[in-house]
Amino acid sequence: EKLATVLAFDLGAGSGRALIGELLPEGPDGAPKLAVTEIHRFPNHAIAVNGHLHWDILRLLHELKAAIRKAFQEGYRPQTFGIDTWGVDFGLLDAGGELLGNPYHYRDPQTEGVAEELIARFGKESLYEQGGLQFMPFNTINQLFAMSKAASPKLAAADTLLLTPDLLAYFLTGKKVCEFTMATTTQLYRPKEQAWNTELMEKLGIPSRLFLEPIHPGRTIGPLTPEVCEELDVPAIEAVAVGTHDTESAVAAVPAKEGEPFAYLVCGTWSLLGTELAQPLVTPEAMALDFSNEGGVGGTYQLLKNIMGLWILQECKREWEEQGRDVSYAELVALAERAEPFRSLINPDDPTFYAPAGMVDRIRAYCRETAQPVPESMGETARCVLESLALRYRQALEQMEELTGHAYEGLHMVGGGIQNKLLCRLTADAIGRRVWTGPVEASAIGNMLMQLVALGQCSNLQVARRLVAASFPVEAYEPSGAAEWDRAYEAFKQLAAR
Ligand code: LRH
Repeated sequence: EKLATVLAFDLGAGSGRALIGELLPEGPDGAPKLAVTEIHRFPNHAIAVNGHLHWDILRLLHELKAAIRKAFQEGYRPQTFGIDTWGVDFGLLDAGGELLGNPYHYRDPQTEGVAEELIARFGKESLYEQGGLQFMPFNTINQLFAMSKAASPKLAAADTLLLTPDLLAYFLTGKKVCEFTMATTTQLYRPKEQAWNTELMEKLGIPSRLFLEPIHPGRTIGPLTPEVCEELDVPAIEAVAVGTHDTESAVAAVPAKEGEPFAYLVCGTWSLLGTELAQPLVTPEAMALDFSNEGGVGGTYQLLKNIMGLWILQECKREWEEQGRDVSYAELVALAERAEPFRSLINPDDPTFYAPAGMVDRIRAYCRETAQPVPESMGETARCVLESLALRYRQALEQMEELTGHAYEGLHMVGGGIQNKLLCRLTADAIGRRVWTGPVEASAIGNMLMQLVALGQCSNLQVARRLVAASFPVEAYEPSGAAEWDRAYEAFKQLAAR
């Protein structure tokens, strides 16, 4: 017998998935368990059109619908569903509620140089004081300001802005909401005041009418529309506003020890290294070290650093495949394992690695410019990327300790990237501390947790995290090779200071 059944959609920049979560009553150990089954998985591609990069949003809607139908056809009876996606992106609706154009991909070139222009105009301190975010080229503010500067007719015609997960929920329920965790990725929200920054919007020519009052995770949005129910032949299940920003859902599913500060690394296309706080930490020190304050679930704030992540390797792999050199991640990791350690390093957060295409050559050029051996083989390239990421994690962890004054015992790694066991091992070695990994599907699980909160099955985030700890195994990695990693770290810091 099940206490509840929920459906989670977790959309990343490279792929999306639908998972069923079933809450099972207390077992012999006295703890309820969450059983998770993946029912659908689909690719998500950036589509280039006449110089712009877009998401194929209707294709994503199609996949969501297919998954809802499949869930019922396979005999599941989800009561609710929740959607989480990557941060920052959005669609614009006209006054009639129709989508104006294809949403841009956050790597669209229109944001080039925009953050720099904002900094020149308003000052870094002032912008950080207001928005509390790291100056990432993808922050929503940059996209909207770029559109405003280009006198975009879409922006002029827009009535409502819906961030990607809210947009997809709207397509399915007809209800327009703005979920809080996504709202805090825009850089147009003031975390300290808990309000939209309408003054800044006005100065930038971004209409403040576009923004709805944020609602917190755990609230219901509404049932599937009658048309969708008829099309899919399913009952009117309810959408829940979960931690709709994938990073925040993933953090909710970190099985950390209760009552103690903890450090985490959400590992996917991006790597997000951070810690959970009760209040945003918007200080000149946090700005200088480039940390973000993102709204989390359960009223938390996440002090975290966006790190370029496995994107760099994903792009290399894509490029090799385009050249007919098909390689699986498992093969790539095996090649990296056999490659010479510390042959060459990069700073993964160098802006040169942000844009798509030509990644292998950009890594080579970086190594050449910094007088290091140039990676030639796939194995050398992958080794260079993975070791460099691990060293960047160490730097971010140490910087976070400076900011919070807390010494973290180890690092919790969650998300798809932990399937790369070499990365987990290198990370433990680089930070010289224990690494705990799991769950892999952290975002989808965190998404489910907020649905269980909405259904009254979990009273709060602490109870929800207990459920994760009781339901999913955690693997531990012990550090080794301290001396050689310390040497590599010194070299890395020189590169990162370039
Ligand atoms: C990770 C992520 C990250 C950033 C980026 C755009 O998937 O959500 O937190 O916001 O995507």
